[in-house]
Amino acid sequence: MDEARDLQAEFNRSIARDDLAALWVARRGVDLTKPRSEAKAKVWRYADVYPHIAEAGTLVTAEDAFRRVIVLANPAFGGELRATNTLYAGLQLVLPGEIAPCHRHTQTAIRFVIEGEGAYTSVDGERTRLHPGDFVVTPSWSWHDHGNEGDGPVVWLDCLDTPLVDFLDTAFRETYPDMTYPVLRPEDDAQARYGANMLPVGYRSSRQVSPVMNYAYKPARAAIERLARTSPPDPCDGTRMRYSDPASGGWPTPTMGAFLQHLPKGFSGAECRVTDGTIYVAVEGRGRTIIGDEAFDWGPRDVFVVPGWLPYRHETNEDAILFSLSDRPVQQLLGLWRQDRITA
Ligand code: GTQ
Repeated sequence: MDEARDLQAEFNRSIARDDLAALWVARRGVDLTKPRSEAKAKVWRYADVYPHIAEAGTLVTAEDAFRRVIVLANPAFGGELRATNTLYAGLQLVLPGEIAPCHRHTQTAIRFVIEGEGAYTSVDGERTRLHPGDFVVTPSWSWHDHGNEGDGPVVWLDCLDTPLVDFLDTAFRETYPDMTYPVLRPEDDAQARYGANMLPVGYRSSRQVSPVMNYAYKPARAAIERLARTSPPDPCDGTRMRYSDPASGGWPTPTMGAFLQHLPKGFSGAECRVTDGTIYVAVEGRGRTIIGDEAFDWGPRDVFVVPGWLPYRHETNEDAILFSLSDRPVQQLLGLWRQDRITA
């Protein structure tokens, strides 16, 4: 018996020298029946993070930093810039009069405005004004710069598909020779063209990304609130809607899907799990989310992560609104996405 074990051990060592491995050894004892996300459940409370953001504002300019961002680094990844397996998240600060210089990259970015008025983001020559709660899309390989023409700080959450793009070895980046890209179209032109349940006649999407730059908070919130009054909430997710590309009906970006949901006061949700690790922003109201066996309290402007396939359950003390995003478009395109309603 011992002799057989020794022979196997020697075999494993010898094939390792040739960069080979025995599958039955490598997988021994590993539970292959379901995914176990490396990501950890975690809440970043805005009250804890904001002082660091504010201090960063005294240490470095947006121009010098290029992007003055405090990254939400999931502790599971040892300092890597990842909030979930596939997504990066960070809180970007732009102070009055500042410009975050123009560049482009193959990563897709989405922004969710946390606080402040007077900032804009520019995408391929078109600017959109940012207001708290707006969800803004920066498509892959589009030139973008940001500026703050207001009189107070503006903070938004950046989410990029950087870990996914890195995994695929597809990260490219270019810096624009000037700080800002020329303004080529009127502000919020995309809103007029694509944001009113109409499309310009003959419009053909040339990219797998929504032509809507800015999904404004006000109409999204009004829709959710109205639905919440007239239709019963989902046992897990309350009244939840996804943002869509008006031309295709699909997701706003190929790699990141986004959602807005209302949870009524006193909601005690059913336990669910989904394969897409999800980044949530609490927009209004207070509550808690039980993730695995740990409870995470949240309130306005807090950000939290629910790792893929960990059971989660929302509870609220007040009417609450949550924004969220995940890589669900990728998982669904590949036919991999799953959902499980544990106690529904
Ligand atoms: O605004 O272009 O948080 O390129 C990280 C990388 C923001 C941006 C980030 C970026 C940006």
